[in-house]
Amino acid sequence: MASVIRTQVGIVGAGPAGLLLSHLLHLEGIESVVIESHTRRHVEERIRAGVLEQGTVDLLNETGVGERMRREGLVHHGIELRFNRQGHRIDMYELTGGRAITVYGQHEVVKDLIRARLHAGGQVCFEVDRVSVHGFDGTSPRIRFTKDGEPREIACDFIGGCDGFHGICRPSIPDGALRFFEKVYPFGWLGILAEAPPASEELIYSNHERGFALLSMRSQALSRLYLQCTPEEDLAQWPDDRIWRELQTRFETASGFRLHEGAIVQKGVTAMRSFVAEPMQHGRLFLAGDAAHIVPPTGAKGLNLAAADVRVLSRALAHYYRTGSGELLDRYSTTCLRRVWRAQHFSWWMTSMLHRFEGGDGFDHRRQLAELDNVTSSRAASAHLAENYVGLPFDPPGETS
Ligand code: FAS
Ligand code: PHB
Repeated sequence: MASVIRTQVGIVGAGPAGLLLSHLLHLEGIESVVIESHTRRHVEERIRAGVLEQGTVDLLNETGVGERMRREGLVHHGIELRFNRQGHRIDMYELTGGRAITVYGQHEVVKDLIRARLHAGGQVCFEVDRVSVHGFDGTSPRIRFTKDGEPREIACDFIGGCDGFHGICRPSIPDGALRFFEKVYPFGWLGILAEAPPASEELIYSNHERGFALLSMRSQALSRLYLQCTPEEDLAQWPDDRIWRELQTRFETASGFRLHEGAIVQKGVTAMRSFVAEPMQHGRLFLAGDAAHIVPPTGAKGLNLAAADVRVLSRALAHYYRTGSGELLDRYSTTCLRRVWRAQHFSWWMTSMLHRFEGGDGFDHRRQLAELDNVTSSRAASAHLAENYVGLPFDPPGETS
């Protein structure tokens, strides 16, 4: 016989979406329970996104979990686009009237959120197994799982499906109820974390004839670098010296730019896809973050979209518990999808402008160089990139969330 936990919102997944949703609900006086299949250490050490949009930074600060981010995060006013061995800075701060990005690892955000939830007496249950969701077509959804081999059940009013692209929530929605949109790219990213001071104060996106490369960072002593590779690249073929040689080539400039090299402490290959499930809800199950959509990381949108989704969902749930009205909940998916598709377009555009596409007669590469020339020489084109990169305002004119 399962022991039953009663709460208002059951949340599957302790990534940025699930943890931030639980935190925002807590601030609204709404109880939740988060369940997570991995250990706390695993989710706190999982290196993923690195760039926070202005809106995400503001949300974390406004809701009391931004103190360490303000202390340790790196505020950047611009990024560099590099092509034809020449760097071109996009002054995003000037172009957007004072909006910027903050470089602060996703795993740091996760640490801050877990600490805040536990400090507030929140329930985050790690290392669960055999998770399933039930009854979300009615008014008494259930989440069943085991913990240390013991059956458990969460009786709740709503379920937050925040369990990522490979989670169980989206697949639990009946066949035919969702429509999927997907684009799989013919390349991936080989990413490294290296104990080497970043060779640039700001991020560098490089379009090189051998392939795309990105210079990012996690601190003044820790570089985060990526190079375009095949989707199923074999890491065993990439010893450290080959990685550094390839990165040095792809960042070369006429003025002799060189990366600082150091010990590589983490490396991995990420395949790339664009994916959206519509609608992002079914009955009382609401999908948020990667459970609902995936973007290629070129636009640094994944984590930020997750934050935007749960900001909408927490406000809609608060409205329901305050007024009994489900009108904002009914509009959750429509409200989120406008931003999701704008981010899908921007991420696809950055990816198609910066990556090498095999085959063809070189037309695509020349077209890319012309597009990069336009983006870095036209104020209007630079502003388009800047507005999308720092993140669109949460509540654009004519929309309430
Ligand atoms: P997450 O996947 O982060 O979290 C889902 C959580 O649910 C996980 O902790 C998982 O363990 C848990 N879970 C899954 N199934 C479960 C179950 N059945 N029961 C309980 N828990 C379950 N974005 C960027 O912007 N820039 C990047 O550079 C970047 N790099 C990435 C690299 C990799 C390898 C991956 C996979 C993604 C990357 N992303 C990047 C995207 C990433 O940052 C996501 O957008 C972000 O993690 C979204 O957060 P969540 O929606 O919370 O999903
Ligand atoms: C990162 O720092 O991991 C990062 C930054 C920008 C991107 C993708 C990843 O577009």
